[in-house]
Amino acid sequence: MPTIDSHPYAWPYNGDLRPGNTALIVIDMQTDFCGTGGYVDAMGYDLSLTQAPIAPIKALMAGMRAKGYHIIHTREGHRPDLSDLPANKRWRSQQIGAGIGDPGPCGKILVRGEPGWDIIPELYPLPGEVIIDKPGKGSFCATDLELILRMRGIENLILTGITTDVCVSTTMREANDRGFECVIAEDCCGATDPGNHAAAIKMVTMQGGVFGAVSDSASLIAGLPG
Ligand code: C5J
Repeated sequence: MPTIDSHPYAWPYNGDLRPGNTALIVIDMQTDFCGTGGYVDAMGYDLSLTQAPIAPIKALMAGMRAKGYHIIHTREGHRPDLSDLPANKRWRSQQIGAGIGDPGPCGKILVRGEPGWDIIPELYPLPGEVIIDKPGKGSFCATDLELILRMRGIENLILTGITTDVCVSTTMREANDRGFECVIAEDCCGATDPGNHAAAIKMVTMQGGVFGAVSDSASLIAGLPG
């Protein structure tokens, strides 16, 4: 029974780990969240924190592609007419000088089709890989992600991306409640605040793994069966 070196338990719980039933989820590795001139930059946060997971994700993604695992990418963003942007989400972003939908150096912030909204070149999806466009933090809210996972027989999810405490955490909670067996790769995530990153990781491990397990790129690359 193959399992991954992870805590608080060896993942997945049942040892059923195969390319056919396991997907890498790469969340919101968009210029708006880790690139110069994007949304996170406009808010004044340290970009090195959200750029830190780029290299580990790249290595893990290459290893998983080589073994035939499912690779799924997400992008947070809104329709150009902003009809799917809640007024309170827009208002809050305006309070910190990074209004969603407003023009910036990378185009309109978090708007679909704009340069800043797209996935960074280093981690760009290959043709045929699933991309989920989501209007919210969670990847299951108002998307077809669950349907795609069920159609493919995917039971295990390896969560990566940015930001650990917002979109990655929300997606992991949504997935866990739907019965998916989740592991978060700690070095493949990043947050705008290091304390929030650490707390989001720690929360996963409470109650025997209340949302799943925690591992890292090296352990996954070494332990994932081909
Ligand atoms: C945020 C995200 N932080 N991808 N989005 O607004 O975590």
